[in-house]
Parts: sequence; structure tokens; C-alpha cells
Amino acid sequence: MSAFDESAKVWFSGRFVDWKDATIHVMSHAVHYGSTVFEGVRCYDTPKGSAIFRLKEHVKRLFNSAKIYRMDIPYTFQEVFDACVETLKVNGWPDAYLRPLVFRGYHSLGVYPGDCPIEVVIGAWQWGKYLGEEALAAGVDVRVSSWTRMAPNTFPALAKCGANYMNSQLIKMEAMADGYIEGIALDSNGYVSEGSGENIFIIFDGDVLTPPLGASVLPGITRDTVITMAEELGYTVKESLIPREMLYIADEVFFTGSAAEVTPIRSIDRITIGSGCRGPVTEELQQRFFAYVNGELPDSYGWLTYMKFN
Ligand code: PPE
Repeated sequence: MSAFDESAKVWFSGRFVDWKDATIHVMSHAVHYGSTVFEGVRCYDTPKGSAIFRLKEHVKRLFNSAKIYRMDIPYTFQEVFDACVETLKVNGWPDAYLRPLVFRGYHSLGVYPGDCPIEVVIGAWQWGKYLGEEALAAGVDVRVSSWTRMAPNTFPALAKCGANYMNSQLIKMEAMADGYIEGIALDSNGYVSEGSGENIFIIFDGDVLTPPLGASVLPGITRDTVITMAEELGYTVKESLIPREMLYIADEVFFTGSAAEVTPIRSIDRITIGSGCRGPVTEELQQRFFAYVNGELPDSYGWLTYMKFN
């Protein structure tokens, strides 16, 4: 059985279609060459109603990804933003994961995209905890991947493009095959980069460290949220190159992502991190993260888009 709610509606290039009708031709450009850029956004069921977390920043990154790949999105920022909100409204779940996707469609084949149209779709589903139900409290066991993240000037890491996720799949499948839940990839210089679908942070000597954008990482919106929150809490935050072995001797390590939220890592390559459970700084940041997404803290940055269902 599909994990999707197949009675849902999908926004497909300007109109809502039934889930089963949200299909494309197998000869579409994206199917052959991976020509897609996308986003992943969570909507939370808060005491004040459903709220989408940092939708503005996600739509902005979608347009940035498209720009890098010379994809001219045939809608304005506001149209895509509104379509995201509408997609959640028509489907009516109190919480959901939203997947806006821009792709080169059906016209002709050949690497040069030529006249293939740029299509935009927005789907949604209810997605539970990304790395397992226990992960947020207990932490996860991961390995350093034997696969390297894409080198600079090959696949642009700042673009969230579908093709990057072929590399992510190698990282994830290898980790799972070896009994881990996730892999941490190094960059082409051997420094820590990111997980297959998450940014990474370490707590080292009381400071909060994360790899810089030059280490082949996605400019994560949760990464930015955690940096902001850590500074609010008075921590020194450093975007710094992280040698692999620093992971093993860090006090705490955790993943961040829209899907993964703030997930503690309790072991890497079977080496226990810190005390082998969620560390105090991770817990503090995790609690603050959930307080923000649930609207329990004042929304001083305008991160929440509240939804009113009719
Ligand atoms: N790095 C990668 C490679 C990545 O895919 C994500 C998000 C992040 C970092 C964190 O970015 P942000 O969500 O803006 O904090 N991965 C998305 C897709 C995961 C999937 O399996 O699909 C997500 O978390 O939604």
C-alpha cells in the first residue's frame, strides 16, 4: 500500500488535479536527465491552527535553484507561495509535508532542454519522523559514507536539484545496507559535508559548529534556524571546516532538515558520541525548534504562515 493519501489533490501547473491524474509522459526531459529542482516544507498542527514553517525561504530557494539551472519558472514568487498554501488548504490535513517541484517537461529529448516546458507541481502528504519514531529522543546510529558529496563546480550544492539525490541515494542505501539509518558524506577535500538529506552540526568545546556553504552543503533552512536559535541562546556559532575525526570526539552531533527536524546522532562508525544519547545542547535547540514551529515562541522573524481552513 502506498504511504500517500491517494485521495489528495496535486497542484499541477496552475490547477488542482486528482492524485491519480498527476502524471507525466515517460519521454519528459526530467525523467531522462534528472532536470528537476524541488523543496520540502513542513506544515505543523499548532495550538493556533496549522502553520507552514518558513515557506518564504523555501520558495526563495526554489527560485534560486531554478535560476542556477537556467529554468525560467513561469509563475511569480507570490503565485508559487500562494499555490503552496492552497495545496495544503484543499487537502485539509492539520499537519503535512509539502513538495513543490519544478521540472523540464515533455517536448523532445537531447541534453539541451530546448523547448521542453518548465512545469511546476506541488504535492503533499503526511510524513512522520524522517529517521524513525524514536530518533528525536534516542538519537540515531550513522556511518561516514564511502561516497563523497559532489565536488565544487560539478553539481552545484546550493541548488536543491533532483540529480543531487542520486548521490544522496548512494549514501543512504550504503548506510542502510550496513545496518545504519543514515550516512554522513565528506566533501571532495575530505571534510565533513552533510547527510544524504540533512545538514550536520557538532557541539565542540561548548561551541556550535557546522560546515560552511563551501563544503558542498545545501543551504538548509533548518540549518539557518538552528544558527539563529543558537545565537539567541548565547552560543558561539562557527561555520568551519570539520575534519572527519572531529565528529568522533565532539560532545554532541545532530542532523537538521525540514524532514529530519533536529535529530541527535548517538554513534558514528560504531563510535559512541558523547554519552551516547541526546546531549543537553541538542535538546535545548530541539526544544526551541519545536517551540518555534508550534508557535509557542513569539514569531519575531515571521517564520510561520498560519492557515485558515474553510
Ligand atoms: N542537505 C540535504 C542534502 C537535504 O536534502 C536537506 C533537506 C537538507 C540538507 C536540509 O535542508 P532544509 O530542509 O532546508 O533544512 N532534505 C529534504 C528532503 C529529504 C528527502 O528525503 O526527500 C527535507 O528535509 O525536506
